[in-house]
Amino acid sequence: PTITRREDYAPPAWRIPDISLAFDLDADRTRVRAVLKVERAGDGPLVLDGDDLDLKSVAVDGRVLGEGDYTLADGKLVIPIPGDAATVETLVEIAPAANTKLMGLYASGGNLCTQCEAEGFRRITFFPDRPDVLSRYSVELKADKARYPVLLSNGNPVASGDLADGRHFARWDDPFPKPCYLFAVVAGDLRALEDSFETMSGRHVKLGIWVRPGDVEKCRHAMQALKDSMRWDEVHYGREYDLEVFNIVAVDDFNFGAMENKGLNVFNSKYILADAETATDADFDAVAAVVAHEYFHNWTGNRVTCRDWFQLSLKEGLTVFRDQSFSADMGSPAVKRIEDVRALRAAQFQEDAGPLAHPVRPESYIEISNFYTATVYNKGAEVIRMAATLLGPENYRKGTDLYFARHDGEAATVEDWVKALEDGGGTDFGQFRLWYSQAGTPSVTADLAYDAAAKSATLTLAQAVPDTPGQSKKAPMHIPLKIALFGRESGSLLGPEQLFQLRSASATMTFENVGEPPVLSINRGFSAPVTVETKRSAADFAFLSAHDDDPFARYEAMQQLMMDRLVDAVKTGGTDAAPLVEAVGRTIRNQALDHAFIGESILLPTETMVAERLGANVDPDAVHTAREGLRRALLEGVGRETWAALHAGLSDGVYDLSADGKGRRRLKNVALGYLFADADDGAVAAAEAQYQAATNMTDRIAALGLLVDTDAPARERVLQDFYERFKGDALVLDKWFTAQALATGEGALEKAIALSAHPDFTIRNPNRFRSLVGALAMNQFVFHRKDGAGYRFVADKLLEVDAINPQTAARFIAPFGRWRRMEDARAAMMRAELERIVAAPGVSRDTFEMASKSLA
Ligand code: BAL
Ligand code: ZN
Repeated sequence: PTITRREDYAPPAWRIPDISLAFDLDADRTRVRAVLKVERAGDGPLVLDGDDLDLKSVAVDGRVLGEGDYTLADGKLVIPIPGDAATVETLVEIAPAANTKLMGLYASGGNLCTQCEAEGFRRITFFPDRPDVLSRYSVELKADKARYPVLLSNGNPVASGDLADGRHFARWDDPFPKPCYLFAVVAGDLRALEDSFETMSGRHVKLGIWVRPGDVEKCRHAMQALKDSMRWDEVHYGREYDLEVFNIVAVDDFNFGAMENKGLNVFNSKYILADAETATDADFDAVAAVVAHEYFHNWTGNRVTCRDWFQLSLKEGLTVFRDQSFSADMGSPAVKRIEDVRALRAAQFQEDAGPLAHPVRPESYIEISNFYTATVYNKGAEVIRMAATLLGPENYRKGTDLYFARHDGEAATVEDWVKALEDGGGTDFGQFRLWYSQAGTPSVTADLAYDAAAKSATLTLAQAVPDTPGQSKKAPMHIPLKIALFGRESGSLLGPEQLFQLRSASATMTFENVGEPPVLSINRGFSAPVTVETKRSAADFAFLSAHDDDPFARYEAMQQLMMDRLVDAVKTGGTDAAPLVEAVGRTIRNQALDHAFIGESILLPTETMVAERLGANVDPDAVHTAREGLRRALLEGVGRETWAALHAGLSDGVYDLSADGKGRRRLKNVALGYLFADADDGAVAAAEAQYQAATNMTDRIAALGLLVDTDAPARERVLQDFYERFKGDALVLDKWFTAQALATGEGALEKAIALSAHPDFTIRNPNRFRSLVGALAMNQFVFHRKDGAGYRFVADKLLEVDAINPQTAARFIAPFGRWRRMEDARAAMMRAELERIVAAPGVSRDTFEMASKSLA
């Protein structure tokens, strides 16, 4: 397969300032007529990309070309054009209903929709499918009116009306030049939740969220999030919305979360539809975050777009940072930071430590779809967060203002962004740029020495950046570390928090007037995406979990305490949980802490996180045993009655979506989880009662998730009840599959495999596929079952889906890529599955790239 390299970038030879598209829409056979105004910008013929298009005709300046006048091979239509400008017209036919890749124009639930990023536009018409060709689009849609009463595209609506034979049309013009990956069309039988927004300059924007008839009421949360995002972007970045309308459409079949098409976002319905009965608190938060994310792309991605796909983090890292900041402002900043870091560690740290590690700005790819990664998104967001920390709020804002002023309407680069921050913020980011080019999670070691006589403390810091595929001998990074010292005796802060910029391989930092033995609090707020090794004891972590005034650091101390216990239990069988039991007990009794924070901080690290920490020769059975052992130790040490009282005390039946309401449910269900460390009759009865009485999905699915992991008769009762209640709601049924795929009890794998034959299971719907196969691949204990049956099942299903939808398939390679960290027998079986996948006849480019890199 062809490798695309960043260093090979060359500007386009032809500009296309204007394109008109006319669609004759039909699920089986859609005709697309494209008229391109082309202008020479360099040497050579006009080269247009096309994939799976049935070309009917090509004309240049009105002259229809014969077959010898152009070439069409390997997805490239090459048209020699003698002059410097021309009008090129093509007519193609495509078959949306047969498009199972869900890239280009496809059918979902009887409607038609598009997904073009990254390279789907070439599956709609012939065009230079690269983000640095920006065009003004005018679009005409024609379709059967009864079947497709709603016709939407980018930009502003300019005309619509009826045609003969029950057909109708709509025309849309988008005045803002955009790359073709932001193009979108939707046709269907849809209803809108409508609203409006007055922008900061007083313009009125018509808002619409389009869904199946019957789902309109489930869009209220998304609509509020949209309006909140629009205001937030004005206040925090000075960015105003620019079209007369903003539409969102929810579809059931979607490879990813959502897509920021200009003025017409298309969403996976999972991130739009929400009401108390069917969506959890986490779902509500995800809806708001994704709505904000896609909206924020209007400036970071659309108005300023990417020059090439190596610059992907320019829009994605920045937009994730913006959506994280928005969610923090709308809810609890402390809890949001904990959630974001947990997600980063779960996905990105693993990626950075494995065979698929790559820099935030990658150097090469085979298939760009494989680079929509946690590194590009989440580490990219952390890099921007660090830049914002180093600059401070005012200078960061000056930098972003300058970035928009300089690059509005352009296809920009990561370098443009960093330069704007430097120039606007008045700083030098020379060394900081390494965050974009060096892969791997830096590790920092910190050693604090106290001199009681001199009343001073010296902190010695050192950093190392690990080797990653294709990169070794790395330069020291520019690492902003927020640091504070606490008095071990007084329990209070010894002086203000400091921002230390670690820029060399090692450095020291001295603290004066330290009148008592200090305890180190470092990387507070997770100021840098690094791992930190210190010589702090269990007593130090217990101390910080009680006294640190930075909520993240306080959470982190408890997590370290837990992680150290777990690693010790796996390695030595040791289980002295006393300091941890005391710390957890103290935390749940602390009235000054909010419920959500308590719930987060007393949650045990996942088995995957423990495996990651162990690093090598991992035995997932031993990890499972250790974690279950610690869970039981906490159940017994804190006391079953205490957990039961905590659970009962928070079960008041009142439902509201406030931060407090969400926090109460969070802590209540964490408490119920501890009761299930040893699921006696009382625990089972409490969960079944909660399941039955639940007024909301958060409580219902929490109880179900715990009962599924038992062999109590209540298990079948609630599974049956849940299925009957929600079998008509695809998103909720996904939860039913997932709960079972995450179970770890006797025969868990056989039960999951049996579910793949359930009439409601299908590999055609990515959400459903992920709900069963994806969840199973995340279930470390079961996926890594000793006999290799978990690997076999996931690999079989992956290959099955690869034949119809490579993008969805390729995402499931990563769990196999961890083979190097596993004990020998499992490592060999995982490798064997990867080899089978690489050698499979007809394996996609997407899956081949991921699997072959995972083996290398
Ligand atoms: N651009 C792809 C979906 C997203 O990140 O918003
Ligand atoms: Zn995005």
